[in-house]
Amino acid sequence: MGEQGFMHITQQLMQTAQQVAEGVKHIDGLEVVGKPDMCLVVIKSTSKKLSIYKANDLMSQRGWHLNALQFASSVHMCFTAQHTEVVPELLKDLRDSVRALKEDPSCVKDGKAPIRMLMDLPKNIRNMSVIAHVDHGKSTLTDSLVAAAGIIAMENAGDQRLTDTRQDEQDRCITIKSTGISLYYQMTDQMLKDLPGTVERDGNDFLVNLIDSPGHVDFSSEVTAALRITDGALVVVDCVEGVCVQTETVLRQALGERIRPVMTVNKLDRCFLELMADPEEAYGGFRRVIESANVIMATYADELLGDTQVYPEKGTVSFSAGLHGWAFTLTSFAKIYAKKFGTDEVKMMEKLWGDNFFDPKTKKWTKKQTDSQSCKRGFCQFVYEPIKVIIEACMADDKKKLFTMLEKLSIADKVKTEDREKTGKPLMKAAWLPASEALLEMMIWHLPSPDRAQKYRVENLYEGPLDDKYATAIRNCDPTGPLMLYVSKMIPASDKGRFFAFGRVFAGKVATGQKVRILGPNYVPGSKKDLYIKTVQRTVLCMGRRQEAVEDVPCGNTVAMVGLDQFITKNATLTNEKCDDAHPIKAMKFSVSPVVRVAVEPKVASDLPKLVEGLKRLAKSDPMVQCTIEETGEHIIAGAGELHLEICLKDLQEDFMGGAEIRISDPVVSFRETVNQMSDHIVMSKSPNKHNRLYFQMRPMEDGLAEAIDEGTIGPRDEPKARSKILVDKFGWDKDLAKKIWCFGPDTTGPNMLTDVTKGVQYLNEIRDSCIAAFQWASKEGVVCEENMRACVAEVCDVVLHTDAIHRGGGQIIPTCRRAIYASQITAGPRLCEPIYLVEIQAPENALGGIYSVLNQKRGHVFEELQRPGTPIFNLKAYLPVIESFGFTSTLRAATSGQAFPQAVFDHWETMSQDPMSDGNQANVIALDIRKRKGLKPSPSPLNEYEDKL
Ligand SMILES: Nc1nc2c(ncn2[C@@H]2O[C@H](COP(=O)(O)OP(=O)(O)OP(=O)(O)O)[C@@H](O)[C@H]2O)c(=O)[nH]1
Ligand SMILES: [Mg+2]
Repeated sequence: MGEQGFMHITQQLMQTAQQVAEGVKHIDGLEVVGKPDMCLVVIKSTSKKLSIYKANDLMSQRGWHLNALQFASSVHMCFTAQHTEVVPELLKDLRDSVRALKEDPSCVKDGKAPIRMLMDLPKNIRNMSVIAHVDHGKSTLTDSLVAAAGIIAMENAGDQRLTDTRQDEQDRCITIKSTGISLYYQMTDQMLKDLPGTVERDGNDFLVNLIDSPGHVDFSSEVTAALRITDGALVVVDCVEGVCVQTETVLRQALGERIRPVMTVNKLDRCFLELMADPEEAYGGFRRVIESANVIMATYADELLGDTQVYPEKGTVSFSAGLHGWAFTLTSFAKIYAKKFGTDEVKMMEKLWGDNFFDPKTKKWTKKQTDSQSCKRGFCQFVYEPIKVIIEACMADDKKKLFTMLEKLSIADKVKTEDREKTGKPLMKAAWLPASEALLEMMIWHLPSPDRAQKYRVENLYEGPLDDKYATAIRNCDPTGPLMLYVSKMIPASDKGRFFAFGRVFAGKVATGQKVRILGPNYVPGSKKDLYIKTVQRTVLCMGRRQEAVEDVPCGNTVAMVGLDQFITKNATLTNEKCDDAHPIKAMKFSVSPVVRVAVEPKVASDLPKLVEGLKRLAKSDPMVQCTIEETGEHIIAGAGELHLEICLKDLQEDFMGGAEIRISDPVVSFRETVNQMSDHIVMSKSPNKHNRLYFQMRPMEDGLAEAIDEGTIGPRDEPKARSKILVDKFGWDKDLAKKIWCFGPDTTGPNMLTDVTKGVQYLNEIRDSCIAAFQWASKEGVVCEENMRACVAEVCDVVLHTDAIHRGGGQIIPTCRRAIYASQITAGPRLCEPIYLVEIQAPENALGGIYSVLNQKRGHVFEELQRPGTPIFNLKAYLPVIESFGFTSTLRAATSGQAFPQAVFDHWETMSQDPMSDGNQANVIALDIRKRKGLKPSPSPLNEYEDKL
């Protein structure tokens, strides 16, 4: 061809592309995306009504294959030199296809790549998290939904756990990271027949953006990140184990974020095959499970969200066996029986739950069980027993019995011919009600669309005024509004070292190539702090293990973005480039804190740069892990518990440091420093130049105030009047003082405060910033052993300052103020606080002795012991100091022959009674240990090093 030939062909290609693009401009309903590339033209439809995918299908019927490449909302046409001659023909067919489609949109069934199209229809979207206690079957159940969307084969559902994408997740059979997957369902008119009139929709197709979350407490922050970007939650509860600690924690978190729950009572097969429960017992068990969840939900009564409790008789509870792929709601059975009883389905549902008994002899329903043998509870008679028969028939491979029962329930025709030959579990999966149907029904009928949810979630989400244009766009889920996007976590990409920013679009649209403003967690409106303007390189959909590129993503959807990972550590708010008056979306509150720490160092010193880079990546990959450098130069990793740290360390070595080896110290527990009384006198410190004197005292916070700050009920970003009201009403503060809070600390948000109690002092405002800086420093490193302070209020009582500003600069004030704060701490009864776990332990009665003795050894104490009704299992709740918790699980297993299963979650800080500053007591030993580890001088300095005499 030669160079000339090449140029000729290139020119020809460009002309062809140009001709097509020109031609498309004249077809009403289509438009060209961007400029045609050399041999590529991208077209999309100009209105929602005209499906570009259907047009593409019609073109395929005419023999054209346009979609050489595929973006999800457009069709790409790629040309070769041979195409020059057929341009007119192609354009004619394209025009005809569009015309045909406009005349009759149903002339083709479903176009390809429909997910992107559905993203524009918020009414047909459900964003939901699957949440539960560890091992209650979330990932297994998720598989059924994934299979129903056609992503994996139905046969593999339950065995594959597609959302457990990591190798260690598969090996250990435990979920570690939240994994998102977008599922597309085509529902038939028949299926949607009973959809309540109040649920709006556009057509029959639904998009479910589902996030499978981990159940182990150590990974709770993954659940928090999932809940933030979803509107509904499927709460999975093991019918035998019931509502456990983590069920409670995640449920509380969900309700706190205004996430509406539905519930499934899972692993029902255990009732039949393991417990051999009789119907009344089983009913009692299910009822208790549901009631204990409802007790929690009832405490979150919320006007806007309405009743969040769940009811089998209203279809918000399903019963499932994820492993066998079946599930049902009472709707399924009400449909079957309503005809028989000549009543409607709603009434029938009510009869199938609660105290409703039926006697086939008299054919009468009663509210109480009569003396008659044949009078039985509706649920037992019409739901539980038929299932029991079917399961037993399946397991015994008694086809005759099975099909007789299925016929009786009129569901025999659901079993495909090829499945009739199966036996055992595969037969059950095929013969029974597919899990996806019941779960989809619950999700679509009872969980809110983003469109509905954002109306009430906006208050919890947006930090700025609730009537500005950003709040309004979130409230209305407005795709034409300004972009409001929250990145809730970073997902490692297959490209080593790179991350996707994963989040939810709450307003506007985010597109490939778009410039966005990134507001980091420390961004303050109006300033440039923690603010970046960058380009989104690519927007993609998460499909479990796979990612699929899309051109743009409108509000109401979850999205992953490429190209922002250098500017986002863990989370951020994204807005349009020009929107400089937008406030960020509120930071997430985690239910656990990173209280267990280890120090790491490379085995080979030259690997240090790898370690530093690896720690940066680790910090990104996990919503909560903290990677810091101590003053001693030690690299510290802090996590929620032993397991969390183990996984972090493994990721660090294998993935983020490319296998370079590290040495890991023994786990270390964070302590806090607090005070137990008001300073016994006002202390004074002089500046180095002796021209300034600062007078301070310190006092402990009122009970509950530090916790309120932890939870975010009170914080630095509150509107001062509202904050003052809470402080006055709830904590008995003086009204004037409440207005004089200078700052919170450490890190500007911590549970300590600096307040101003001075009266009429000159130049006070000029040293305010210096005092704030000193307080951040001192509250981060207390006087006892440089641990964070907690629940301390430092009060500026008086200041005497040099009249000349030059003599009262930061260099004079900051160190002096820090010394004064330390002096005030020493005089206020310094104490250490230690972190305490709440441990829940499940075990049979004969293991209790062993549990108590292990807890005693480890300074733990049991505060609740309950037997699970109908089972020999006991449920213990105990407090255990975190410092004693290392190896707790294995000691406990050993002492109980492996029968006890503990789960520990950080619960509270407990103030130790001894004075850590006086020699020999336990608090003192701990304090000195910490000092030694940090390389500080052996004991804290005495008061006279911080306090000066007049
Ligand atoms: N008998 C029975 N076992 C089940 C059922 N569903 C799941 N399991 C088993 O329970 C165990 C845990 O299942 P997963 O789906 O991994 O549970 P999970 O809730 O995702 O667990 P985490 O994500 O680690 O919290 C596995 O061994 C499953 O095979 C069920 O319906 N019946
Ligand atoms: Mg799981």
